[in-house]
Amino acid sequence: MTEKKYDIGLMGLAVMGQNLVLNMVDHGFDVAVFNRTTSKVDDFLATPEAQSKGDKLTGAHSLAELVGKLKSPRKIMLMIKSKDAVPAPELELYPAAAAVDAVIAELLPLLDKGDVIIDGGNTQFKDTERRTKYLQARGIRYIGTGVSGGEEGARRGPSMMPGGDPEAWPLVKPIFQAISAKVGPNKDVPCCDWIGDRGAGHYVKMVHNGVEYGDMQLISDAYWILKNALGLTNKELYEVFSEWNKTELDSYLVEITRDIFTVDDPETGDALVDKILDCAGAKGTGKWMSQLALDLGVPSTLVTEAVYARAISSMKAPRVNASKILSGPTAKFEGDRAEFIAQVKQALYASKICSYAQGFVQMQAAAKEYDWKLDCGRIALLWRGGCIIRAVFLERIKDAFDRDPNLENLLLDPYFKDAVETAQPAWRNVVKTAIELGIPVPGFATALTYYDSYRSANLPANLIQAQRDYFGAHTYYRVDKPEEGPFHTDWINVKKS
Ligand code: NBP
Repeated sequence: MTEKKYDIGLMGLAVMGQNLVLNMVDHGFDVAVFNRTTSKVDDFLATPEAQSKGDKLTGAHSLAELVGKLKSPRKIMLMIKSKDAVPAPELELYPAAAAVDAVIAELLPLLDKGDVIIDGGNTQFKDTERRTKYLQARGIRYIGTGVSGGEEGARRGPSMMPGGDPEAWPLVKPIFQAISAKVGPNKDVPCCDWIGDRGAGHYVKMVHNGVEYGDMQLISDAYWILKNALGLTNKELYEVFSEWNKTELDSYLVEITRDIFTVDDPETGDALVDKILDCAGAKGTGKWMSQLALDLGVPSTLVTEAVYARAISSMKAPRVNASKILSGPTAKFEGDRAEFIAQVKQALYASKICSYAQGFVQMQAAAKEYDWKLDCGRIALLWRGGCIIRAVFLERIKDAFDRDPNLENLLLDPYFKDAVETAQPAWRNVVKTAIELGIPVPGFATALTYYDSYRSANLPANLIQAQRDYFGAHTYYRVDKPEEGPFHTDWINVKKS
């Protein structure tokens, strides 16, 4: 009897790997699994859920055994810990530095030309660029895919953003599209499609995570001003977020925020959210997006502000100390409470539009820089389901890119232009009120500054150029002689008025 061969192998049986495997089996695929600590293979296969899958699931105790169990061309997915970008030349692996490089180095002698390696971790895109080229040169097809939606997404349908070697895509497409979340009127449009060459998928996943940082900060800004300006209770906050979730703000993050306000601490019976220390953690993808925006010279200020907001939140002891020394305004909110709640909603919506506008601008700039072809409308739809930023609003972004695939900025699309203009007076009033009351709203404020800067034909950068030329002879261009230049002035000896 010939030995049964499996459709795909998966290495890395932590929370994401286990759930993806079960999802794959549920969709009819035969899966072989392996883990560095091999006892976890046996533990996983002994769980009632894995047992119920019968011979559609098998374990291996070495990479060689895993490879031997797979149909050709073999597909091996890694769901293991990822590391920061490794500063390596393009065609090198750095097994000592990065788990994925180490596993690839171990796999290579076991594979045949045409086999596929997939990295499903949160890998920095430059590593995926490097690995795709390295493996292409050796006849191995490589995919780096973003997988979003956490544990629940992995089990029930994640949003997936694969990029890498395009020859690998047809081989894994049936599996990936089957297991991913589905959207659309008939729930049949998979939240998974080919993103682009080499590191494009991991880049888009990183922007997804950065936009998630922005969304979370903006929701927290709304929470904080409603709580501190109006003194809303958790029950009232639940009601506000409940209402908002029935509008254009309908999204997973608003929904879970609503529900968070209903959860009591089992120990004390008080609201759990009030017992949680106000120090936000981060795993680094927001920081990557911000760093890479700086590298590209694009203003992704929402994610950057959100990263800084988490940084200042984690300075608890210095903040407590400063709160005893530094004073702020003592004014109290005076105005119509219901109207202000409606204005905060407008501020949240307008700021969110700016945040997504920045995310898409950054992806388009990266596509130019790294030579990818990105379909922004399709990306918006991939985020429509399965992932943490899933939201009804993403349909409107898809529509905007359908209207104009080369749309320079979402704010220029008629739908979003109208939305932001309608929200503008309320948005300004919320930021103004926050400033008057001394309540920090970093997301709302930075979004408004971005909006005002972007819509300004003139900015004070003429003065910056003059300063740079004054102290460093950095030169400048003139508005009245646009075809000429650069110019330099001897600022000290020139005639002064
Ligand atoms: P972890 O990120 O906690 O990684 C644990 C897995 O990595 C274990 O299987 C572990 O094996 C393996 N591993 C490590 Br650690 N070092 C290794 C090495 N040098 N060689 C081989 N294997 C190694 O697991 P996770 O939370 O399931 O996430 C998996 C990937 O998915 C990560 O890249 C993560 O960033 C990404 N991701 C996670 C989520 C989420 O919500 N958790 C969401 C989206 C993406 P061991 O058992 O032998 O220690």
